[in-house]
Amino acid sequence: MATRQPDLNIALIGYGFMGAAHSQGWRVAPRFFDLPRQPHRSVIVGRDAERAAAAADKYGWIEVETDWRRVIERDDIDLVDICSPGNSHAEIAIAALAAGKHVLCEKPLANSVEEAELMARAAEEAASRGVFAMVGFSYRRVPAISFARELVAQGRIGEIRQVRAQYLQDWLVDARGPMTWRLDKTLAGSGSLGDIGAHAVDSVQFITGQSIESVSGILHTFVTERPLLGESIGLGGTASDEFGPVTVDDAALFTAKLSGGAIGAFEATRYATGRKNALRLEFSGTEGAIAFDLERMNELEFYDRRDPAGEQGFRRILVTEPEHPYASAWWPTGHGLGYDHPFAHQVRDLVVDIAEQRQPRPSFADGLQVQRVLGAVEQSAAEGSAWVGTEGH
Ligand code: SOE
Repeated sequence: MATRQPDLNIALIGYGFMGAAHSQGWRVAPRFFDLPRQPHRSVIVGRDAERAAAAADKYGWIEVETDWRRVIERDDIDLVDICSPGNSHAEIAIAALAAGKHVLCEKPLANSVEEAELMARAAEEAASRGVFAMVGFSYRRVPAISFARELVAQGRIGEIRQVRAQYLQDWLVDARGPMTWRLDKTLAGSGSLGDIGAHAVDSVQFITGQSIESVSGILHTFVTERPLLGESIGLGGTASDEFGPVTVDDAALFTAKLSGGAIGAFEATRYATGRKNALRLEFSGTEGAIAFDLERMNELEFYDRRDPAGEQGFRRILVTEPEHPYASAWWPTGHGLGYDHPFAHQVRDLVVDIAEQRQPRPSFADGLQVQRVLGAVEQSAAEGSAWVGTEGH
């Protein structure tokens, strides 16, 4: 039983899709994990007071604020959780860290490498004062993805030669689907590349322990204007008669060279007809292989070349055994987890790291590295798919 430290009062900025997912994480984590600090859903912040109040009721937040600056000024707030669009991340995170608040910031860390650099610098300085920042690449905490990293670290697939990473969704296939902030570059920074490609990049770097050093890519926008939205949050909404320009990529494809000598093929798209939320990862090594599909998130495929020749084949491991990462906190063997559980795992790890005064991962420096990859892909696409290094970004 961990020693109990003072409670942790949370302010959540944003009440859309991610605000809901993070609320669930804060609500559930203390019920299933033994946390050294008790998180309180203290304040939810949204510019629209009525909608923020409705979200507070629905997700269990005590107070409502319409200006994030006011929660940062408050002495009783310990942690700021940023779930607003990417264009607000840098300003809020830097102000919160300067005010001594721990920060959890949704991915991608920022809308540009420049902003991400400022954030990483602010986080490094804050860490020297015992104030910590984490970026919300929640899929690292899918048990099968954490387990894949363990298998790779143990050398079970040997030296990784090739990586295939796809993040496939199809919610934009209908050209009459409405505009959302996710299709506006000034708010979202980029399209499929930053929203879902960032997960593919982070997952690959996390599992392999290698970083992407150079890329060659293309970006493509299939539908360049869409009906403006009436009122909506999340991925869909109600369309109006007016049209607005889509200023981000619909699909991103790139090849990559990794620091450990592996090569990778990446694809992120919202036009993969029939694929709903398929983050697919495959690692081909000298001794074996691993494959994962988020649409079957409780499973991991593992191929071991050391098995007897006549018995070789991908085996399907149900990642719900007590030996598997995070699994013992939940249900009996075989009773799987869903999309929201990694948000609880993220809260668990963040709270424990804060209590132990240890840098949580992924850090803002990790988020900056992903941002450099995204920036390099954008530059490569603008330069006719030239190879671009991630270092200079
Ligand atoms: C959040 O982690 C997120 O990347 C969303 O921003 C995407 O839109 C979602 O489809 C996957 O999760």
